[in-house]
Amino acid sequence: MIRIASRAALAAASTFAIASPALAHMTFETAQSAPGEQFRGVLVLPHGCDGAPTDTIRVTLPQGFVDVSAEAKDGWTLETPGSDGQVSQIVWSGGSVPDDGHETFAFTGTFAADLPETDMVFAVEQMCGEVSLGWEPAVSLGDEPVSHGQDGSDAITVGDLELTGAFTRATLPNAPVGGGYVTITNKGDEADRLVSAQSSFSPDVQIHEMAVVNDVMQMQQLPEGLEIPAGETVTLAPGGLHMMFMNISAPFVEGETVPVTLVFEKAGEVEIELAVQAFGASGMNTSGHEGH
Ligand SMILES: [Cu+2]
Repeated sequence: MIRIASRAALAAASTFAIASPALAHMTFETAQSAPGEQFRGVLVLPHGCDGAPTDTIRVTLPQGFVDVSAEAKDGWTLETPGSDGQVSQIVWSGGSVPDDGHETFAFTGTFAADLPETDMVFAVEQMCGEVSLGWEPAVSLGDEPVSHGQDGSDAITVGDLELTGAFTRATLPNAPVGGGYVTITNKGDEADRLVSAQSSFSPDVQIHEMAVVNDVMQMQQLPEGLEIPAGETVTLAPGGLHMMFMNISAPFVEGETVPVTLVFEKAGEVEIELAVQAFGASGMNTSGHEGH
């Protein structure tokens, strides 16, 4: 469960993640560090959300990123919610960066010495009034540069829809749920809808959004499914819209794949394989579903 203090963030958080296609991703200026090292993360805003100015940036920190201090910005409210003296999120709100502005948001922390030499993912929500985008900039703690496995170019086409970057994350033994992520682009003239999903790994694959209930940010099922507007790209990503595999029958193992059949109202059914990436620290598969 993620507690949020900012009114602006609360108001903006309820609609989510309609990303424009073929635009630059949000990344860190420097994306290389190591276990035990201090790291200054500088997030570079690529653009607004569909032309709208950005008013809130919320960063959910990976576990093992400690001694965090965020850098205040003139004209923005800075909040760092967390528990037990550990900062779990950094929220800059109340400012405005125009669509063509080039603003940076920075913070400093230390990667714990016992972390593996893998990519550490920071889930970032970029909010522009009613619209928001989800990003997943990562920092490599090993010799390899950050891998962009989830941006893979193997596109699957069904009807007017193009599906790319299908992935999930390894789950811990006995974890009851797993996430599922994919980018869906509607190249047609009519809206379509992801109405359901099925997998041999779960008796109940749900489609979830982030929503604020009683001032608390929670996952929430979308019983009507998820609209894919004509000409738009909808991204399911950690920290935002996602598939939720309930009561999984076996753990998701890194390097393997998890099959899932997506059912669209117009385009019909398509089976895709979610590539299982390393157990991430993005929070989605760990603390994100407590009390859910
Ligand atoms: Cu969920």
